[in-house]
Amino acid sequence: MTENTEKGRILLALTGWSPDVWLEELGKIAPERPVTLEPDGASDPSIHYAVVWKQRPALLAKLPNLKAIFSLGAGVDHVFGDPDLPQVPIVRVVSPDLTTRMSEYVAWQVLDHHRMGPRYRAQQASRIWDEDRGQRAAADITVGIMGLGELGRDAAAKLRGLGFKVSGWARTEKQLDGVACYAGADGLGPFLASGDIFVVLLPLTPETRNILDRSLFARMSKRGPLGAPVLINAGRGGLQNEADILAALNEGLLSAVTLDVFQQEPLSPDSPFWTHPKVTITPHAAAASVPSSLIKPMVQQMNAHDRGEKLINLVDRKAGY
Ligand code: NDP
Ligand code: OXD
Repeated sequence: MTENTEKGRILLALTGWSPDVWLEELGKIAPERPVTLEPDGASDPSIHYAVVWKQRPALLAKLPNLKAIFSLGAGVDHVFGDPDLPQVPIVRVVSPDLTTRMSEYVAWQVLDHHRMGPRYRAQQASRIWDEDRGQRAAADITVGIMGLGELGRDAAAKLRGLGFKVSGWARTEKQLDGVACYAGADGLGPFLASGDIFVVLLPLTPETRNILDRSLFARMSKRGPLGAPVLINAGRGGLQNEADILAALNEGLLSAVTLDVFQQEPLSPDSPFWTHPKVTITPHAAAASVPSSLIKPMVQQMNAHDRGEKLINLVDRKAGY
């Protein structure tokens, strides 16, 4: 049987993730688009689209007829890790499924800190029954969201639904119902003074790298009902200075952290984060990319692009997200 390559091939270029589930879904949704796994197809002129997660550097530059790159994640820092990235459009994941998963994670972790989950788990481990009637109302707590994009906006709305006060910070000015919005360098100070629990849903870009450092923690309010603030980072590990987080926890600049992402993943078995009593760790599991939700809209975009229609959810290469 000869393959119908009229529509062009897809290159599936992943590192760190198994290609099997993606291959299976692509085969189901786009049988007319054969899939090539790198490195076999590294210079194949019949490849028109690349679907990538942390693709190997210089791989895509060798494809003479590449029309667009599809990131398997909402974040695209992994795509920009390639210094020889060709000048074709980059499409990122914007999906109700991914957004819902992230908002579940944010609500789970915010509620866990708000309802003293870490404390009760420690009490359980030591068989301590201490009722502590000092539970606060959600309305007494302000959750500050760093990043008011697709994920941050949905998380903000859901946290409001749970009764929390919500503030948010973005690069550009926003108006969101019931959310105190701050923007840019001028807005950062008042934003940091506004919150008790901070949720980070920023992309990793040259501007945001290492933004979560000691100087930022020092600007967060210590006068709220939780005393020192709580930090929840579900954005990227490159946003955080990990030595500064540990020092801030030990000095009381932060009262607790939840980290889903790390500078180095997987987190090293020697990391002091594993055993720190004020640290909750999840293994980059806040919002998984799921083939059954993501491949169909991706292939629809390839078909639309082949018909001459515009791609959506494009990455701004200059801004880096
Ligand atoms: P978006 O691009 O939709 O939103 C990004 C937000 O960050 C925007 O509000 C943007 O501002 C803001 N921002 C960017 N740069 C700056 C800056 N220099 N200063 C202030 N604000 C800034 O992204 P998503 O919401 O879809 O995703 C956010 C990130 O979440 C991803 O980039 C990824 O790293 C991470 N992620 C993590 C997952 C996990 O499992 N842990 C899963 C999925 C995503 P503006 O609105 O003005 O443009
Ligand atoms: C993403 C991720 O960016 O899974 O989507 O981290």
